[in-house]
Amino acid sequence: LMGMRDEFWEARDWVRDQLDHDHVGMVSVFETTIRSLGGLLAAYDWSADPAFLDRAEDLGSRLAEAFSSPSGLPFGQVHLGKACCAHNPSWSKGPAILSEVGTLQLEFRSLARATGKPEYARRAERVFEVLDTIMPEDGLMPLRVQMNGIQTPIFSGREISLGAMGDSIYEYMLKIWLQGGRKEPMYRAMYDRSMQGVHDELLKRSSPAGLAYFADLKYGGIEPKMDHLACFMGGLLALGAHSDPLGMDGPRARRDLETAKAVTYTCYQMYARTEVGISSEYVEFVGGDDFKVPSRAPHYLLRPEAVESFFILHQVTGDPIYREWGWEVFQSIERYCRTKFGYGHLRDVRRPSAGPDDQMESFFLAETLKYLYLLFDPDSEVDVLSKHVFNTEAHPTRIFDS
Ligand code: DMJ
Repeated sequence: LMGMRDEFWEARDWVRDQLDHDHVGMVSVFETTIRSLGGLLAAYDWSADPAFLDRAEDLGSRLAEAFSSPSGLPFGQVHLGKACCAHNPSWSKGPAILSEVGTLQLEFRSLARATGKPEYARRAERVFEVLDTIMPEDGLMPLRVQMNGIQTPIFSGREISLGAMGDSIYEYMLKIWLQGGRKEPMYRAMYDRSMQGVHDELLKRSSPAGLAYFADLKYGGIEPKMDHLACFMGGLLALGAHSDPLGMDGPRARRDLETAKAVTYTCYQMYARTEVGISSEYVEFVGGDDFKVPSRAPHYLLRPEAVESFFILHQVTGDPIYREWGWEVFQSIERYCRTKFGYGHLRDVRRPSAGPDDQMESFFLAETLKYLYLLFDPDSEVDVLSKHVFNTEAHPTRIFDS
């Protein structure tokens, strides 16, 4: 994407000669699928180099062990080296995590298509068939799903969020539909139903500025906070409006695009209103002051969701304001997160003098910098509006029709 061909082939050699899944222990199925499997499949899609597909299938066949539950819902962890022992991690206290069960489908469908083995797709798609039968009327699903030893999973608890543990399931409803050439109406219907629920129950306004945000629901009540993670919703709603089968000028698409712009503006404010120009992990909406940085989570993990929405909204609307915002965010990251050998998390956006931590998630390269780069690239081959679909880790592959 950046024309760094020598580096790309060097990485291909490493993947071909050194990437080994035999000596790896327990891994998160979700993280390994979106980061590693998604990365290998996108590299294969862009280069057609068989080394990437070979390693992707080796990895995918091991991860597919996760689908061995009675209902077909995936367990959260597998032993990669032995391709066995799938179970949910103890921290989740038994149930599966909503976003984790519903964020594997783009990757396994790509794998099925590239290998000619439809079983990979069938197992991942089964998850959405099950979820469709148990999804609440308003399309908003609780964050935990009880699945151990039972044929029909049941939601447990009443926590609902577009941030941590919920986010990407809504992203995949739309993106699976786009990936398949818009021919599988069940996914689009689930997405539209959920977005109705989002507008009816989660969309709120701050005071005094009237900033739009998505609240969490906890035990039936509103929790007026929004995770940085939920900032992906601006881009998602814009993409959904642009592809709406009822037309981009219809009332539903207009509603969604308006919400997309409004919430993305709030996400920009989450950066612009701190002294360092960088957002905290979440913000709390407090009457009279719009929002504040909570003392429990004042950190910034180099997350991508705000700039992801800037990129997609720029593609959909052509409005140069998204480049202005992206440039501001980029400059703040350069100023406060850059270290001698990379970039680091900020411990506290209110106290930048401590400097960045010695940690950099892979999504900073895969997502944050990629979205920023693409936001400013006037002639990229990436076509997010008609040709490509990005998995949740920003690895682009062609939609099946193109
Ligand atoms: C990424 O790993 C993915 O976007 C995931 O869906 C949730 N967010 C992180 C980065 O913040």
